[in-house]
Amino acid sequence: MKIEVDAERLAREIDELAAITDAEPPAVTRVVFTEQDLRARAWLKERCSDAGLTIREDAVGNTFIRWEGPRSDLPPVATGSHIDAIPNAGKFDGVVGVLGGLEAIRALRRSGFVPERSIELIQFTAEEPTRFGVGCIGSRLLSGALGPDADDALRASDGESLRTARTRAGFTGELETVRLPHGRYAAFVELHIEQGPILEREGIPIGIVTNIVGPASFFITVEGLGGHAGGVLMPERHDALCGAAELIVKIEALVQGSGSTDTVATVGICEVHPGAINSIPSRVRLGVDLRDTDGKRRDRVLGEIQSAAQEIAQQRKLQISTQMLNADEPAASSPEVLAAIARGCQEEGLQSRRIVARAYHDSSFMALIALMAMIFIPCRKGVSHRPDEYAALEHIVGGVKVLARTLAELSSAH
Ligand code: HGY
Ligand code: MN
Ligand code: MN
Repeated sequence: MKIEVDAERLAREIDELAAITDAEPPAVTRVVFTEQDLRARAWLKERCSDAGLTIREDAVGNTFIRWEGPRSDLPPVATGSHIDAIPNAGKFDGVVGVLGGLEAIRALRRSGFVPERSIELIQFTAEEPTRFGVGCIGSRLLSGALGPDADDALRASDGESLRTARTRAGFTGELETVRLPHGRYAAFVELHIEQGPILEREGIPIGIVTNIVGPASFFITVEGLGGHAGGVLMPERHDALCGAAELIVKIEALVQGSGSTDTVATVGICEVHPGAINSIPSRVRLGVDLRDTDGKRRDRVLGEIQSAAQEIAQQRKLQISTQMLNADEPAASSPEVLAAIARGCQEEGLQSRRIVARAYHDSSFMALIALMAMIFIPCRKGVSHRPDEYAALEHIVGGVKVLARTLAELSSAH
């Protein structure tokens, strides 16, 4: 079977989608349920109906684009990713998996291939945590990793609930209906840029993802006394920002001392109250992202961070508390899907290597209900979540061809 990808149209579609943004191009900002997100969804649905595929949306906006196969008695095979983008991001993160998945289906149809199992392309809602603080909301709800109580529990920074936001965006219906049972899909394969430097550095066009890190995110609130920047002498101070600063450096040291470079932590949010130059900070909120390929090691470091926080609180007479947002298990890829991807690479004559996914993905949650693996392609200097994120068209085409072959193999009933 020869797989022909329409590279020129795919490149054009990536650029057309990138132009639907709340940021100044080439930056892409497309936060879930904003007007730009809804415009992007409408644009995608047009492309999919042009391709003769059927479309279904669930109560949280996960979108299921289907190529019906004759064996409707068998669970379908799926691919997919996300089109939401954090502020000031690039145009390839997630998009390569959605538009590349669409092109893989179109390429299979052009080749005359007929699947036995249906093949679905899924565009997941809110892979990014920007709006509700937690990522992968659509795939979490679909896989049961998040329950329907999230409708009122998940709140945006402006206080708006998931229920209000999704309903206003036109996604109504009970959140319970999003949940799909284990076995609903035979397998799920996601194409994505590596968001790391290894494939480019080694000159290898395909990464076969063996496992995905387990992400945890939490807020730490540090409360002190505050006061006048001139009137309070140093010995009397209980400065929340100095306590937070000491804790940030301690977090770095604890993670560096975890015994593995697979443990990573980022303090990406630091809100200072009252935020006046001549007022001692009385409250600081830190947003922390902690990940590891080993869930136990990650949770051990999390415990060390919480103990360090209490020691600092005691020494500086501060109040320090932690609010967990999520702490998910790492996901292991399925050998059957890994083998299918490896065969796809051989058939395409593309060199590959096994690799760890250090970003989390919707695949992390699809692994809870189906066989799963991911296909990575290189991105320039490993850069992602920045406007200069870049994947070469030849690599995108290579990834689409391997994805097409993997879907063809997995959708042939056996
Ligand atoms: O943060 C992540 O790993 C993903 O890009 N949302
Ligand atoms: Mn991302
Ligand atoms: Mn992504």
